[in-house]
Amino acid sequence: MREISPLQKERLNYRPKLAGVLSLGINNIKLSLKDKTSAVGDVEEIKKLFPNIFGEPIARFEAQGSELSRENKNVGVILSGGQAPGGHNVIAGLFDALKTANTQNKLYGFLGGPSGIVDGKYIELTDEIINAYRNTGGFDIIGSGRTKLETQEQFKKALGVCQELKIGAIVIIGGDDSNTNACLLAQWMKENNTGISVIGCPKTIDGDLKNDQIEISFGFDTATKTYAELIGNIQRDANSAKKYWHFIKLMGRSASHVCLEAALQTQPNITLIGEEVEQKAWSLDKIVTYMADIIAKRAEKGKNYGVALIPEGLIEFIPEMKNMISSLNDLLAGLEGNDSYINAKEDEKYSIISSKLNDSDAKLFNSLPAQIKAQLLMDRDPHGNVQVSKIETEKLLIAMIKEKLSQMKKEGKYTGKFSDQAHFFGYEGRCAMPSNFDADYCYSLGYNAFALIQAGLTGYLSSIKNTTKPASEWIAGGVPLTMMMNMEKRHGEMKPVIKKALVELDGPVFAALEKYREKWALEDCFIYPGAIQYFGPSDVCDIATITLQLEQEKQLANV
Ligand code: FBP
Repeated sequence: MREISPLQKERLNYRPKLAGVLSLGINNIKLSLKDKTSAVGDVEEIKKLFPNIFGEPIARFEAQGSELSRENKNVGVILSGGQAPGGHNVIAGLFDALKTANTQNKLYGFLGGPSGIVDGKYIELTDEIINAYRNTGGFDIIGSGRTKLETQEQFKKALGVCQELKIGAIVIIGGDDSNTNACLLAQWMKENNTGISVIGCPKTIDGDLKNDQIEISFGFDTATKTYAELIGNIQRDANSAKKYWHFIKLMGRSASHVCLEAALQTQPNITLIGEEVEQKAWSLDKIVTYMADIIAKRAEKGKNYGVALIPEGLIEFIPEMKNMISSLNDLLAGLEGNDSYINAKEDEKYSIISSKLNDSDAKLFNSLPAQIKAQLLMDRDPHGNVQVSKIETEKLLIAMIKEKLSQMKKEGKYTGKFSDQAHFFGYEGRCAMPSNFDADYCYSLGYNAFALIQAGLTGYLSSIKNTTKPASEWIAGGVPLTMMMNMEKRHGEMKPVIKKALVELDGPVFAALEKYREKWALEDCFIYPGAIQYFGPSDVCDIATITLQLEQEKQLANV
């Protein structure tokens, strides 16, 4: 019996490349501080809420400097939120930097996400444990969770646990919500003079944690390559059997980056982009009409098959749905603990909800199939997000398109056959073995996080830039978390949160889709990317995502 796969065995020996100056080693770099920063929105409010960490400068590491501190420092690490390929390498990079700086340093892994630090659940990460997880996918080394850190009680408990373990710094590996946690914790630790610093690392397959300083969140590269392989396989199947329309919903809770990148890699017939739907104020019916029109045009050419990509977060971008969901969020927050609602049967719940909504929201809510109503009423996650991964938008669209096509048939506008297959790709890619890019990038992010700690910084996000170039040219540094914050409504209240980066409709990536999508709709221009390549020529194994390449080209053109 095998204990691990032959590929995993091979990958355990892969030596990730370190970014630029970091390859000189943690003891041979110096910190340089650049421009002071502000916040992306609600500046005064954010300044007031984070007085001790607001407005710090951008940090960058340079070569040949005075050494960073080598004082003994124990660190606690937390994996937070949805899994993303490369998380284990962030921990490996952190571990290697910390041990290189001082062999007495210890790394503690808090178990099950942020709750681990509050409840004092942890393990010490040793060489033996780390070595078994190098270059592997998943977060199973210590597990993950979505607990929101915000109360005084949680912070005090976390402090007690850190003091017991002589922990001087905490690294939170997470997306926008998890790094919001990191920002709140950093502020609390500083204002209470605990001497404990907090550093974040940008994780999420969704790709929506990015800005001038954070070019890409880790996991996006591997996840999109994995989805592109699966979509390519389905396209080949569609093109072989020529009898199904495949509707593929792709993860990405809010932003449509995953869908856009996967589309550029595979060239399907239809790609919906949530941000475009919002900008054009498309109704559900307009989306259905747009899709049915392409299906009918392909049918005229004898092509009763095709592939459509649908972003997971689509539903929240449709203006009428967005309004209704926002009213539902407030309503559900108000109904928390209301026994007569909680104990009501499903149908009664729908009537209670519908009676409390305004006329247009109620009309829309009542028009939806029961399954979708139930999915919309499910509990929000601890950060107040609708669990869009559980809303079967792809099936809702299929049902509505069937109705539209039969109507078109009656009117003589459609003569084809429509046979559907629904898919949802999300979990299939979140724990894939990291690509070479994610293995290198994550290892560098972790190593760099320890450099930020040794430089005495807190409330920073580990940043590695220039990532379309070889790793030797990558730039290591840090960006203050407060720079990315603004105020948003969560659980019915205004809260400070990291602003999500959505698809820019005037950017080069969306422009690439816009340029070709009409051709891709009617002709068969499918690309079949195949599996992630680890070994072989560099222009096969080390290519950046199309998103990153186009964004970087644009940025360079503007310099
Ligand atoms: P993060 O933002 O925490 O990285 O999670 C992203 C994600 O994979 C989304 O794409 C998806 O909607 C969500 O997690 C699913 O959450 P869960 O793992 O709780 O089902």
